[in-house]
Amino acid sequence: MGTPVIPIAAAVRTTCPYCGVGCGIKATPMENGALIEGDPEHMASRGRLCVKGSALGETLGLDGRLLAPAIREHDKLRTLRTSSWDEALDTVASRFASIIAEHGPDAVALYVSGQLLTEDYYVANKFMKGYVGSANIDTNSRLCMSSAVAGHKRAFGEDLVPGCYEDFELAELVVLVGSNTAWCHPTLFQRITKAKEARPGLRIVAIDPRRTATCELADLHLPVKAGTDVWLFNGLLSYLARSGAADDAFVAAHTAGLDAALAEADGCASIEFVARTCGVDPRLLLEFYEMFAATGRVVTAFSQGVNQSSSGTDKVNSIINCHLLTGRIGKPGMGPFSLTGQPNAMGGREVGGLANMLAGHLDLDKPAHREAVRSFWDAPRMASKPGLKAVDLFRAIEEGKVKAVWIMATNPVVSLPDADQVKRALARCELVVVSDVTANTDTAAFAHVLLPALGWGEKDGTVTNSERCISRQRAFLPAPGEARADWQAICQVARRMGYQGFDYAGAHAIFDEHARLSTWRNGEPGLERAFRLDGLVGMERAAYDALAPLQWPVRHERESTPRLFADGRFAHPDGKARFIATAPRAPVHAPGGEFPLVLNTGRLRDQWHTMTRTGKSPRLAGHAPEPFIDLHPHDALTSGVRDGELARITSRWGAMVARVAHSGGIARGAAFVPIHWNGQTASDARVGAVVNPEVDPVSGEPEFKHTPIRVEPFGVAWHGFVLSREALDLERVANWTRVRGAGFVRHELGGREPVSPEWARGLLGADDEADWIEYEDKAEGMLRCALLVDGRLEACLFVSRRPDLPARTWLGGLFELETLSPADRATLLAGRPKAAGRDPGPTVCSCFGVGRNTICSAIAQQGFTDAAQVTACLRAGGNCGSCLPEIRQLLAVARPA
Ligand SMILES: Nc1nc2c(c(=O)[nH]1)N[C@H]1C(S)=C(S)[C@@H](COP(=O)(O)OP(=O)(O)OC[C@H]3O[C@@H](n4cnc5c(=O)[nH]c(N)nc54)[C@H](O)[C@@H]3O)O[C@H]1N2
Ligand SMILES: Nc1nc2c(c(=O)[nH]1)N[C@H]1C(S)=C(S)[C@@H](COP(=O)(O)OP(=O)(O)OC[C@H]3O[C@@H](n4cnc5c(=O)[nH]c(N)nc54)[C@H](O)[C@@H]3O)O[C@H]1N2
Ligand code: SF4
Ligand SMILES: [Mo]
Repeated sequence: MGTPVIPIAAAVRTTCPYCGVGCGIKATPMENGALIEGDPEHMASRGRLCVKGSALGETLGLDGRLLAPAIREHDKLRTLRTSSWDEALDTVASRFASIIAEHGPDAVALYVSGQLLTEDYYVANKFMKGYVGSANIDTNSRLCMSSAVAGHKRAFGEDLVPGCYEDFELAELVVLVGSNTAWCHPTLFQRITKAKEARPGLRIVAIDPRRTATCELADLHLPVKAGTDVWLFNGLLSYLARSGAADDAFVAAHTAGLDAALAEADGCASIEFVARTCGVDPRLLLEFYEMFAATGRVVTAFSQGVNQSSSGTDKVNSIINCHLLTGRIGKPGMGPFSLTGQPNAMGGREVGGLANMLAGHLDLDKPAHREAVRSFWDAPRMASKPGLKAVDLFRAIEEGKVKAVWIMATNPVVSLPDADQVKRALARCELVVVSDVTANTDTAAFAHVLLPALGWGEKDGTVTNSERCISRQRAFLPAPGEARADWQAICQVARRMGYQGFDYAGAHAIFDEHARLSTWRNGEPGLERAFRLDGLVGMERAAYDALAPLQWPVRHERESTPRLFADGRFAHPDGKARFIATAPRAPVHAPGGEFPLVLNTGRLRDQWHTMTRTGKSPRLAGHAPEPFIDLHPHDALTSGVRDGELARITSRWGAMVARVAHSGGIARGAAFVPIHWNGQTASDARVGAVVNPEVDPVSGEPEFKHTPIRVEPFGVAWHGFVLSREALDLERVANWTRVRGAGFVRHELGGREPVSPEWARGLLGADDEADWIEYEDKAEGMLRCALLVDGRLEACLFVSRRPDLPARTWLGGLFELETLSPADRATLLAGRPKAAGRDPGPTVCSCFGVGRNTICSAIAQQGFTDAAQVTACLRAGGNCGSCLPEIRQLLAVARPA
């Protein structure tokens, strides 16, 4: 994997910038990049890294980076010109100030991200809520964790995650609800896998409408109908009460509200009724209920299948209710557990990142809380009411009520629901400021001012993971170009607007202020918070730099708190947790008529969100190189679409195009599309444009997992692909997608206009003198061409009437050669070597580049029965282990009869 390189500095301990597991990393700067290894001392991961973390070294190059501020004159030609920081900051500050002066503070907004560091996030909130005087600052965590936040606050009185990762290893039953843990929290999944290997009595239950890689480990998979979780958990609550599983002493001493919750849950007392509503086999449902009732140490972990729903907050509380009834909370090996998505989803919550929260776990709608924060900041203009939540914020922008928005570390043109509405909103917004590390994103295309941010490996600060572990991200690379830390950009704008209190000596000084606020008047009646960092107050730069990971609350120096609620005391004023009566309700938009299928959206193993960073890694591109729609074969048939062909996906809100696939894991009536593709990587595959903008009434979190759609053929005259050293401009091809390979860009094409060798020459940039080879069979609709420069392959194009094109793997490998051998040249247009080996198939193991076909034939020929044998033979699965669930899937299908 990669060529040997020479270290140029000592290893730096830091934290992965991707998911909320928050793995520790040892990064060693090298002559040509950085060596990335797991940090064996980090409590969250103990040396493990998944495939995305392992591939971080491939994402550190400066290609595609935004390296200087830029300004687009609003009224003149829509051209972007590089500017100085001074000019850019002056522009932002003066436009913000004049809009506030003319239209009031609520006419401006910030839209930030769970991928900011706590220090950036803290300063952004202080700027808006204490100085601008508006709470119009929301974050992409609204799309991610806000239902969990709201559920925690209702049940516990504060946004608190009771347990820690070790609980998964200590449990006897782990229930994974709406979580594809194997792909989205991979190293935690590895810990669960290891625990199960060591202790086969550990049961795993997966509750997910799809059969995912996570289900490979599960003893029981309940393929619930999308959106029905509240019925399922109300039914469980009722069952637990009836079967004597309640912990009456705990309920009496430490909770309130059981009667109302049970009265509601009684509506789900019939197993038959719940099974029918949820679309699962009643025997399996009962098996789950019995298992839950009979097991003391139960962890119920949940993620976006729960949160991203128009009943997301109720789903969260229906789960917590079952743990409160059984008293299974606050003790080792048990508890409800919200798996957070982004690296700093939790840090954002600590600093009051959402439009309805205040810093230090205080609430915006409580006057005493507002006063506490005002006095701590000595704030001139405190926000007096909650601000607009993400979806409403972009509506207000379109309506012209919000006239300036500063977007930081998020890509809303791709990631918000009804994403075409976001385009309309930004197109008419007076001032759009975008802070990003990447120059060309779908959102940056709308910016009037672009500010270059320091990226991972260059910036310094802290993040908090799912188990409340605060961990340092440390710089190990120099700042590139003119990029600056996000907190610096905010402070520089704030100072230009005349605000005091934005002079920080460094990230450590911001962290210190944040830690002090957590203790400020904490303990006074009405101001008690469990979140407190007393033991971290007063850290100088050196102590901050040396900070080892630890879990809050931190009451004393170096004190880490793995679990909360051990004493049965919760954060409501009476110390009791609350049961919430959760009335089940169906998703807002039902399928039927014109839109008969339900679209579910989510993540793939090897990509991160809108691909601005993982998309740079060739290693990560092979697992799923194209956007797809996963359908049940029956629904494909009735929709008139075929496996491997292109389909158009339409909802009331928008449309997109993707290739039809059948994973075998999708129920009839449902469909799944990954979220990662965007305007830079595909002509027409932004799934956000299709997704409905309905939100949960309590949390404001969008219903990302349930949109009625219709699927129909996207007719093309030909299918094709181009591999070329540089990305091509494909505007005139009906449909295209692209991913980065090693030394080349892979474009998949679907065309309607007739093709010819002349057209191909134009597309690939071959003049009359070029070293050009071509083969055309007009009758078959086949065209194959290649362009060479000095004997080196520059580009090749394959077109066919049907999607029966040669595999891309061998051709892609030719781009690593300085000159093609005569033999390779001779068979180039056949698309395979003379002594043709088997096509390895789509990548399964990204670390060692091992394909599906290779693994399947080894299993069939050698009769392998477990993943360890496959690893021993092919190395696949031997590095990060992210592909082991898929290897187990292949073992099940490819084993000889
Ligand atoms: N590889 C990778 N990992 C990531 C990320 C990434 O982009 N790529 N992003 C990170 C972030 S920010 C997040 S938020 C997490 C998300 O992590 P997850 O929540 O695990 O990921 P998703 O794929 O969004 O959705 C999880 C599952 O919910 C299921 N689901 C849909 N509807 C329902 C329902 O009604 N009920 C139930 N029970 N399940 C349902 C889906 O079928 C899907 O398998 O992942 C984090 N980790
Ligand atoms: N349909 C559908 N949509 C979804 C979801 C879903 O399941 N289905 N999930 C939702 C969820 S849970 C989430 S978390 C969101 C994620 O959606 P986004 O937040 O929009 O996705 P990212 O691609 O992570 O965007 C991060 C941006 O910040 C930039 N960036 C990286 N580091 C820095 C930095 O240090 N500073 C600055 N200023 N910029 C930086 C990156 O280049 C990138 O442009 O998507 C949501 N949208
Ligand atoms: S599981 Fe993977 S993506 Fe998540 S923090 Fe660890 S290495 Fe990073
Ligand atoms: Mo997320």
